[in-house]
Amino acid sequence: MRKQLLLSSFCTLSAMCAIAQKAPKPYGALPSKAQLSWHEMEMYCIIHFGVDTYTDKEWGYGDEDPKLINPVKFDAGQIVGAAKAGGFKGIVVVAKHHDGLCLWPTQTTPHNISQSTWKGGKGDMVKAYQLACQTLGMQMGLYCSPWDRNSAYYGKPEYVEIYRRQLKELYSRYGKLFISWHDGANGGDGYYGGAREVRKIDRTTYYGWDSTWAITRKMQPDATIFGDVGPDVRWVGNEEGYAGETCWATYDPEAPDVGKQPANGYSKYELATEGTLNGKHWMPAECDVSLRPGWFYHASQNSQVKSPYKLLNLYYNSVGRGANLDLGLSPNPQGLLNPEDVTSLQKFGQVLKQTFATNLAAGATLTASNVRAKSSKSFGPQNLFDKSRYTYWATDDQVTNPQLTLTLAGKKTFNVIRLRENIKLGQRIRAFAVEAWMDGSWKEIASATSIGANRLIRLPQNITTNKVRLKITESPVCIALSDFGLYKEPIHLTAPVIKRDISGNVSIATGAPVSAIHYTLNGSLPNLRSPVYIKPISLPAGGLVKALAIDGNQQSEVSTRQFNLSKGDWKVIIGQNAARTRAPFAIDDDPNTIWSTLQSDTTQQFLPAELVININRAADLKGFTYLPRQDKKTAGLVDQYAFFTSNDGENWQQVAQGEFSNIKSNPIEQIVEFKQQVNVRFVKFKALHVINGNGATAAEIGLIEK
Ligand code: FUL
Repeated sequence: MRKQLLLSSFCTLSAMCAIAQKAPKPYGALPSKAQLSWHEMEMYCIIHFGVDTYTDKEWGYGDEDPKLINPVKFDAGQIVGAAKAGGFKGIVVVAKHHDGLCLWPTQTTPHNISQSTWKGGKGDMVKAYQLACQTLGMQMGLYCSPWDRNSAYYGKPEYVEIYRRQLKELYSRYGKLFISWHDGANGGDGYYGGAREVRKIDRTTYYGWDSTWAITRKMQPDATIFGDVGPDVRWVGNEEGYAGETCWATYDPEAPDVGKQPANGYSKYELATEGTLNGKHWMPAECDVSLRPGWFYHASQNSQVKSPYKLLNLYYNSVGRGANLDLGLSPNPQGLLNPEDVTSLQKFGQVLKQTFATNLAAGATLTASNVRAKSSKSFGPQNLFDKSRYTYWATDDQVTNPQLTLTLAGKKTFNVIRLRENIKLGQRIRAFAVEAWMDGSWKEIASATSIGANRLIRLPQNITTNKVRLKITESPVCIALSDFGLYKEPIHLTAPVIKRDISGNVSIATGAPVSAIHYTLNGSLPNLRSPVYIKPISLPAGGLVKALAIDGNQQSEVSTRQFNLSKGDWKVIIGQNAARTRAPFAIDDDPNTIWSTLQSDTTQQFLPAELVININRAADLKGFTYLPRQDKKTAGLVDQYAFFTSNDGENWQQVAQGEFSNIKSNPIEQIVEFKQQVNVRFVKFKALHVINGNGATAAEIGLIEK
């Protein structure tokens, strides 16, 4: 008996050895177990809810009354369920944002959910999410902001201990987490227990990240750790939801200053979009982007929920480039996602499912130019179609430019190509091309660089063919490709584009002719009974336009545009530190031109900078908008402002003052509502502080009429 056992284990061992000998040697940095599971998720959501939901801000100052929090209809199941319907595999709960209010009953600070109105202080939001995730089979992760604008201890060593205790509570009370999310933001000023001052920290040393992460590793060994510098998952470097067209899963972060150590909030984050070719660390990118313009709920953004096809675009630009998509969800003050958010998620989930339901390449006859180990089945190209990410087609060690010809089971029409590498063996391939047999010859239909965990190519048009050829054009070592797929997105009509000219005329158009465009001006969803668009609509005072294209039995998705007061008659008047020549660019309705008081050849400061606008009539105003420069540069981005109004351009009244939070990472249009409506002829925008540079910039200043 013993002998038999020994014998059989010997055989298994030698069989394993044979395969091991034949398998390609792993190349470069490799993913950990937690990272592999993270890659398999592809998409999850991050949920921002807290005092900001009630104060209409993106970053709370830290002095907010916890009593504000009263989500009377809060239903974690509705929120997690909507994410699930969208095809997302988990959620990250923002348990504490920069305002410091903990959404769980922590022992570390009184500034927590037990002081809120919700459930008489007896509730635990994080628990509620955990239970909903369990019920719905979703994974959970947590975000606990290192920057805390409430804590009196922030900036001192005591706070780091508090932060670590908070993490320990979260790690021990809410089950197994898939990610621990560590934000790099630190805006400086805050309430800090009443001190109301600026507190800067040394981002490299203050949090003692190595010791902090050791806690995560010990208490949540299956969780990945997210940050600007990973160590497991890196921030992609923008909050717009895209990774680089070339995106390596490996990344070696660099500090902005030579000779320094990079850290969260202190890295050349723009390098993260592409990563490092054959870098030392496996540190794939996460693309975080919100379903709405902001991370928190703002009623003023209800018409700006990203549509299902916008989400699909984000999917191609993130998951399709080997990164993961982390989509921001923003429950409203009642504690629910708005219906428009739920619908968009659900439709996106449907389109995704439909698109990837059938691999049109499956069942093809395969001819590979080389298969590893004398065409061993274990490495054959049939492994590309078995839906496993880890069985693969491999070539002999010296073969790095193989080809695979697929004779499809008849003529097929597709517009999406999918490739995956078996990343357990590293990221190997550096370039490839795909050809289709068309009109009697091979034509290249796509070429790209990195593959990694996932690469999607969405072709500009449908391709119909019965033969496809894959060519690996660059790889330093033999390949280990696990997936090849051809897919077809369901047919859909593109949503109409709504535009307005400077004098206030709105036009609505589609790329190709359709039978009709229907629109509404009252906020309701357009349908077949809504007015048909024939000629430009005059809308000088602004308003909400929604439009829908119809062709046969096809309906497009609804496009929505919110217009402010038209700027046709406005004039800018020179204000303090405002360069005269460029000032009109702030009111030309063109986001690509900018007003700027920056000067490169001087150390002089051009701040505060003012822009005065003569509206040329008396307008009933309820707010203003600031569109930051859209060219991805940060110089002159205003993060503290004041706003004034006047009837004569001489006597001014301040109607608003505040902070444009998170403007550096997410430079979206900022909407500020006045406490009271005003009837005025002149307004003045005053830039008090900027992210960097010696002056202020604006792509556009807008006004909201009642
Ligand atoms: C950023 C934060 O500053 C934002 O407020 C938000 O939480 C986003 C997900 O990360 O860096």
